[in-house]
Amino acid sequence: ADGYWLMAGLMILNVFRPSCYCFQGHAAPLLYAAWAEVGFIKESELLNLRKIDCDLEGHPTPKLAFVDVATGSLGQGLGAACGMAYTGKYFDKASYRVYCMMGDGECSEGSVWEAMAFASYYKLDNLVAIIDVNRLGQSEAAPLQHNMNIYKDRCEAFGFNTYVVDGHDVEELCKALWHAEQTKGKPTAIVAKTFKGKGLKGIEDQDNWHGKPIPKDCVEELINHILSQIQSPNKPLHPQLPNEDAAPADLTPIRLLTAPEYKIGDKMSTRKAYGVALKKMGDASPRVVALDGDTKNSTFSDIFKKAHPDRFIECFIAEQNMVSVAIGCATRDRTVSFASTFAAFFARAYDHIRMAAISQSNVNLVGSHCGVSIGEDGPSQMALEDLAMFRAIPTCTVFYPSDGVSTERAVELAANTKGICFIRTSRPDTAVIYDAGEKFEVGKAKVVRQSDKDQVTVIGAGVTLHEALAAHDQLAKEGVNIRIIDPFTIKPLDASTIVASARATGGRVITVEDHYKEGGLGEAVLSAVGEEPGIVVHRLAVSHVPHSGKPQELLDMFGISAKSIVAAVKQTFAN
Ligand SMILES: Cc1ncc(C[n+]2csc(CCOP(=O)(O)OP(=O)(O)O)c2C)c(N)n1
Ligand SMILES: *[C@@H]1O[C@H](CO)[C@@H](O)[C@H](O)[C@H]1NC(C)=O
Repeated sequence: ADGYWLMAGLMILNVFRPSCYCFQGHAAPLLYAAWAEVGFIKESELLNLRKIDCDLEGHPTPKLAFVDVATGSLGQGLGAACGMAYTGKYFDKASYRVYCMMGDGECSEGSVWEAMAFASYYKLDNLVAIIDVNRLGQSEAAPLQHNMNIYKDRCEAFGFNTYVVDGHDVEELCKALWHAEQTKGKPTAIVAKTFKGKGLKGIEDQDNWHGKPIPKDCVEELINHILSQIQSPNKPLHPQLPNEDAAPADLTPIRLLTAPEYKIGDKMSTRKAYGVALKKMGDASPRVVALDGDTKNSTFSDIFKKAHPDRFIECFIAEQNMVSVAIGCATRDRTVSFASTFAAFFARAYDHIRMAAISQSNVNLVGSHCGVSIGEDGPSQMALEDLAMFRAIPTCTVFYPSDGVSTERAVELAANTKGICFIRTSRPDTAVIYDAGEKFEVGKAKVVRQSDKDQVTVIGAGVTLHEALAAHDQLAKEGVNIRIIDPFTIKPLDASTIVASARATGGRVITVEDHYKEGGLGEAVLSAVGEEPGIVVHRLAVSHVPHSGKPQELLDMFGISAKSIVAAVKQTFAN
């Protein structure tokens, strides 16, 4: 009942429909009831709440037309709202406003405060954060109880224009929402004091009622009490239709205007090729935007920034918020967003990435500095779990390009691929191996070396593909031929090319990856050939926590260099 008054305030002001909003997910029944109130959902449909064949789920998802991002994992709404508000103010330059409802318990999440700092730094005066301070969380009171002044001080310290209101007083709420709209240069926080279960005898402000239905024996009395409080029960609400001053999204595919300009043998890292590619995609479409978390001169997203400064968002060192902002920017197809940082640091935003899949987001995430091949910076900077992490996300396409040409095509494909895309890039300079005109497709591997006398199939990606090529040349001198496959996408993986190559090489497969053994390339290959009789996969991968050192020393130490591949090949057919 507490949030009802807040929702009523939003509806009375007609701000509800012409805007984006994020909503504390576990209060979903309230959101659905509000949409029933304005006639979008049939009242009878509300009774199908949480049923298997009804889209009114336990927490809201974009299966519903009025939901842009899924919520329910607390603390993520405000970051997504920041992305929507940033897009409205700076990209769309439109009049729509963004409202985010949060719980007080939820404000213990650090990601809320990452978003607060972002909103004021970027002067998002089209954003209103509403905190429903009902004192209670799930299992006990939230830490600040009803201490409204502390909430106010914190919001102000984070640069918000802040109002403390009685959240049950619709007029007060309307005033605060009106003032928010007049305030320029700052986002607004409305800190609403409420009582959870307001007006319900034996429930109001009491513990132990979170997420519980009212017992059957007192439900009638309580419903009658609520009905008696409704002042004009039969008056339907008619919110104004939105003033749509943002142009409809142009959904035509975005293609590189010119082919990659690399020549076979050129040396360049895939991280740098990413920056070049993204800049070219920015040239091709004004919808392409980029975000980074203070690593832009390592990920090379700064190449995009130099060419398209108005479409680059520096998110500073707040990766959870960066992912949420990127998701917010990509809602309603307003932008095609690419967010980059070291691949390792996406781990701390994994819950946000998981939720992005539920949100049906098309966000693109680009992780550089994968694996031990980064060298001297040491294990804290090496992504060795990222393939496992992204492979497990149901809507995710995982690109692992191995040279400049394939990186450029990976970026182009990602921009036009539905669902989440992850592109894994590497730090070392490696040779360009593909002709500039080479065509790439999601789920299509390249056989980069083959003969009719191949004894083993070796599958590598990124730096390990180059190690495999070196092993190939070395073995060729000894009269041993191997077939080499570049998978290009790890998910979906081109199982038919892999199985056909394995069959052509006596069922012998070696995988080699700059990633931990669990969940990486080797396990992806194993699951692709798992039901094929007579194929044996031998896996070379990083097996324990690494160390600082020279990249080549580390590749040798962890048994994923050309030397180890040569040894593995000899051992494989010796058996
Ligand atoms: C990240 C996360 N942690 C825990 C939960 C479980 N949970 C759901 S609601 C809730 C309490 C929320 O309290 P508050 O934000 O004050 O919202 P209220 O229901 O009181 O309005 C908890 C702990 C969750 N949904 N998400
Ligand atoms: C990034 O830029 C900063 C500031 O110019 C510089 O000090 C730093 O060395 C650069 N880092 C890299 C990896 O180029």
